[in-house]
Parts: sequence; structure tokens; C-alpha cells
Amino acid sequence: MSWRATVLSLFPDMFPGPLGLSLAGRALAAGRWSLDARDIRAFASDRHRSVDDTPFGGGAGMVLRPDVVDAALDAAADGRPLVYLTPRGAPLTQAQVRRYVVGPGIVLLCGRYEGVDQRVIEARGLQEVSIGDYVLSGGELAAMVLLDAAVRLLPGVMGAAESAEEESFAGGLLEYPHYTRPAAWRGRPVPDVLLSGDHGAVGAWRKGEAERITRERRPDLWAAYASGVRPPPVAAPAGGS
Ligand code: 9D3
Repeated sequence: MSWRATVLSLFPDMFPGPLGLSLAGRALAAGRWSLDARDIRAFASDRHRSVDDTPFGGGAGMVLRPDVVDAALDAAADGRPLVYLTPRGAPLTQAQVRRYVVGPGIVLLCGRYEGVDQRVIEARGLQEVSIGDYVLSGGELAAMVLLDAAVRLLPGVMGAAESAEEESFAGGLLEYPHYTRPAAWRGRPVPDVLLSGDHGAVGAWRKGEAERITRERRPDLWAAYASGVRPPPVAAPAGGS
């Protein structure tokens, strides 16, 4: 009984896309999660198979019909959260991704055009989620982003080493810089402390760099960190070896 993702889209052929490769693709092949991308157009009821219509009140573009979207949701709904990807949704967070992952899976509705009729959003209690303040051409890439973030957290998908690293990183700071061989490259040496073998000094240097980078790039994260607020520790998954 693995984690199940159903995607409702007018472009189901976009899936699995990048989710069929690398970490997510290996987990998919291993049966740790499943992906079912369905065509919303299959739920159209008229002979022209229309899924959208002009907005009441006028204005540009088209709106997805509530009856068609409702039929598509009916065919997928089984208690999993129903999430509508939309630029006006609540910003996706790592905490929300963790909540999705501890459940049985997710149903993702991808918008196109101007969006979905408001009545079906309310009638089905859709959770509206955005992946950030920039404009995409549809919800499909946003759905893939959410699924990529979720799948890597499923038990057994990431190695134990990476999972442990994730925990130690969860300190509310951005990552420190990384270096590997060669020790000098194009006249740029690796910081001496990293070659010193002094693990205490290395740790202190990395913490200082993480703090500097966070202060420079993310004043929001820096303010929380500097005020002493720490992200809550992430619970270990049940049933892991
Ligand atoms: C031209 C229509 N826009 C008026 C301001 C609204 C609009 C609707 C749908 C703009 C883009 C889209 C398509 N985007 C998504 O479906 C989407 C999205 C996004 O664009 N940014 C961040 N997260 C998301 S989640 C879904």
C-alpha cells in the first residue's frame, strides 16, 4: 500500500516527465509511490468534449466548467487531500509537504486558462496551493514540484546518510559552501581551514558561512534565526529499519 498520486490535467502526457527519472523515477519503478495522470477532457459530457467556457461577467480567457472538474474529482476522490494548484493558493512549504507525505497520497488538480469555476473549489473543499510568486502557464509543473518534494521524503527513498544530513541542516539556515578536488583551480584555492583536519574549526567555519549567506540572501530567515526561533525537529518516519 504505497503513496498514491493522482493528477487531473488537460495535458496528462506531461507526466511523469522528470518524475520518471533520477530519485523519483527509481522510487516509482520500485513501487514506493504510484502516479496516475488523468485527462480532464475524458469527463466532458457534450459531443464537442468542452471543458471550459467564457467567464460570467465578461473578461478575457476561459474558465474550467464546474461539472466537468467535479466529475473528474469524483472519479479520483477516496479520502486523499484534494489540492488545486493555482497562483492564488497558499504558498507551498516544507511543513505542508511533510503533512502530505504522512497521509495515503494526494489528488492534484491542474488549472489552465483563467482557472476553475469558484463553485467547485468550494463544493469539494479544494486546498488551493501555489509554488511561488511567478507566473506559470499551467499547474502541471507546479504539481511536479510538489510531487518531487513529497516523494523524496517517503520512507526508503533517500539514503540514511542524506536523511541524517537533512536533520542536521534543519537549523533554519541556508547551506554553507562546498568544495572538492582540485585544491587549487583557476587560481582559486580552497579555504585553508577545510584542509586543516581540525573538525571543530571546520564546523565553526561552516556555521559562520551559513550565517553570512543567510543574512545576505534571506533577511526573513535571518530575522527568525537571530531571534532564537528554531524550526521544530522532524519526526523520524515509522517503520524504518
Ligand atoms: C493570465 C491569467 N492570470 C491573471 C493574473 C491568472 C493566471 C491563472 C493561471 C496566471 C497563471 C496561471 C497558470 N499558473 C498556474 O496554474 C499555477 C501557478 C503559477 O502560475 N505560479 C505559482 N504557482 C502556481 S500553481 C499553479
